[in-house]
Amino acid sequence: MWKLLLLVATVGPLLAESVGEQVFLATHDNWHFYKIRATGPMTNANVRATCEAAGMGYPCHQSVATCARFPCVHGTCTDDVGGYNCSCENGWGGTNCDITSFAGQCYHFPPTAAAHPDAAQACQANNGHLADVTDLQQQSFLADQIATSNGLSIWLAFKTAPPVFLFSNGSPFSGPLQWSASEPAAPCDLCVFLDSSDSFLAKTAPCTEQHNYVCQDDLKPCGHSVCQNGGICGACFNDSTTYCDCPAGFGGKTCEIDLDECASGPCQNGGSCHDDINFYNCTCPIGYQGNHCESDMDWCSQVQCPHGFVCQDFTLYFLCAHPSAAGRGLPYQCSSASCPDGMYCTQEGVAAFSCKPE
Ligand SMILES: [Ca+2]
Ligand SMILES: [Ca+2]
Repeated sequence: MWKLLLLVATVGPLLAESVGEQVFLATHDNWHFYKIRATGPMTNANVRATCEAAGMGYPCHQSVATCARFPCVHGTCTDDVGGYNCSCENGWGGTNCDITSFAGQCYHFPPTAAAHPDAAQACQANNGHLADVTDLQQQSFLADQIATSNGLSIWLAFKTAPPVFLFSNGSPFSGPLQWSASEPAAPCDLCVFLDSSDSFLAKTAPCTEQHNYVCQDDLKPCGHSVCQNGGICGACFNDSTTYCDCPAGFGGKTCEIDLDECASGPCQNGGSCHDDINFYNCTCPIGYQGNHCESDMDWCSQVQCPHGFVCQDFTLYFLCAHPSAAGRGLPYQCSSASCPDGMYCTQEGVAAFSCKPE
């Protein structure tokens, strides 16, 4: 297989204007193989140099990132032809679902450790900077995010000021002094990190130590909004990540979801719920009323019994009865006119009748 690919990688017309052009060939054993156009003699050494210049192994190949390495920090991973795809949890973005926002700022939690200067450079390369903690809410936010992901210590942006030196009598050094090229010595150069072994409290360490780190960037208005239904679009880290601040009643990554306000089952006593935009209403079964069908309706406050009969309320119907015991001896024949529209009457003894919904 490799010999065949090596051959493919070395043949083909060499067009000066397409030098460096990469053409995907095949995937084999979790490696992607490429054909890369090159100039010069087609020796193994030249092919190797061409591959390495493209950041690949020889012959031109690179490992395939797959879900097997759990790349999606706050999301679900799906393998696909080119590698993998992360579907991020709400509030997380970026290729690996490792970017989130808080109080108008974006935070990227790369999965790697680095010395402080390298970490600072890596953040700058993505248009950000190492996290500057300016208040306790922000420190608490960062601590919570790390605790729920890899739980490792992280570099912040802070470094100690150049160290203070003392004369032998304890007074602070002052005056000019020529330093050797590598002095003041590096160990005096301290950087600040949030310590995973101490509840993510701030601590100093030599800047050369390897720690994970957090990059920060301002959440800026998107050049081109991806948000639907009036969501406000914010972007950070070179527009690599976008967030939608959704209006009430909408959710999803781009506010594409009309949230189901009926999901919590707000209607009582068998009422049926109708979802609307940031709103719902309940249609109540007969005998119940209220915004949530929470009240047993008082029929007698809405109807009047004929002929001076007295109304008695029940859940599903009402009863009309002659007010005096003597009157109950009088036969009374109810008719369709005895009940409101939509109800039918039933004789209940000689001087009473009920009205029930049809
Ligand atoms: Ca809704
Ligand atoms: Ca009732």
